[in-house]
Amino acid sequence: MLRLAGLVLLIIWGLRELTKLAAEKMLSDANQNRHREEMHKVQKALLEYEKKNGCMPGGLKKSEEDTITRTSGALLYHLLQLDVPDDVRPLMDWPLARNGESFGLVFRGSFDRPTPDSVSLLDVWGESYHIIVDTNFDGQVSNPEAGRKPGWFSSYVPPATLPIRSAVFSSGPDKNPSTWDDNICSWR
Ligand SMILES: [Ca+2]
Ligand SMILES: [Ca+2]
Repeated sequence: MLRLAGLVLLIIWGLRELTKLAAEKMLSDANQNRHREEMHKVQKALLEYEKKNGCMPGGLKKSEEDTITRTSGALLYHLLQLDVPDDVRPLMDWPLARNGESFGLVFRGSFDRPTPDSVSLLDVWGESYHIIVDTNFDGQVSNPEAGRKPGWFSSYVPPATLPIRSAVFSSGPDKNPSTWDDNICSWR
């Protein structure tokens, strides 16, 4: 009888753990999709800015090497067109960080009079995204993930270059851009 009760308890515990794992996986997938949507918006905004203005935003200039930067400061300030008057500025397509969350746009200081130093676009762990921009205009950027060895559960080998004008990634929950297992990338 005792043995049967133990078995039942073990099954209940196992089911609870499986449910917990499934919930964590769903949350993780939702989190990744949410970040990828944000990163794709940044990539799209960069292309649209360039098309409309004939130059790149926030001091990005044509150079021999591509530019590695973050989604904050002058780049984001100009990308969001915060330098133009409110009444002609297009509506911002990014969520404002609120309710104690860090995810989204953060304005330090006055929201009505933002400055390039006061604005950042953050991932849910409070870090601005990393971004590589094709500022040498060869239609590709170096893959920051290149050289990563395949893991136990994946045979994925990252290509050396990515045929895109910009690549964006979050450094993930560990906030370390060099650890790729938890990084969330716009290109995969
Ligand atoms: Ca390039
Ligand atoms: Ca990481």
